[in-house]
Amino acid sequence: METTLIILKPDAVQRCLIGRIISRFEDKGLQVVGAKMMRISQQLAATHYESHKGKKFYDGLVRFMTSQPVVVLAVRGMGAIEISRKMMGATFGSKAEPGTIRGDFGVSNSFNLIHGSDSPESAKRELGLFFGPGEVVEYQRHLDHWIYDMSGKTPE
Ligand code: 3AN
Repeated sequence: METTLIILKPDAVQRCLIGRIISRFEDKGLQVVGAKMMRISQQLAATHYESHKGKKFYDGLVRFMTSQPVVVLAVRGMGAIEISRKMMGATFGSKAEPGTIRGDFGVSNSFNLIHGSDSPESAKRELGLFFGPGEVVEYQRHLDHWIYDMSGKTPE
């Protein structure tokens, strides 16, 4: 099982897409194990996006991400990181395939609605940045027996 960090960016919140985007993850069978609305500080944005520092879009990206509240989610499931990235679609709304979150809900290349961790290492780091101790909650869903085939040693 993997847990990934998802951020519903300020444009998703302002456009009242929180519910519809979360529903996509729930509909897929992924489990929301952490959720909160927050305002990202300059410091947190700088740490989160430190690999992009110096790129021409960096200042605009930090300004955007700190401009209004976001919703951060911890999303869990088998292969949750890659599945979530596929569900998000290509980075730019103009390029994202229909059927993906970015492809269905946006056209902008800067306001691209959602962030998702891109590797297990990023997920671990980013979950640690955005969620404090006890804020990611592991719990059993009764319907997991219908989401996964639980007849073997591991969920399939
Ligand atoms: P993704 O979010 O698809 O993993 P990254 O990690 O390449 O994309 O970039 C992080 C964020 O930086 C993106 N979500 C997007 O908001 C922004 N970004 C990346 N490249 C550009 C660009 N060329 N112009 C504007 N914003 C960009």
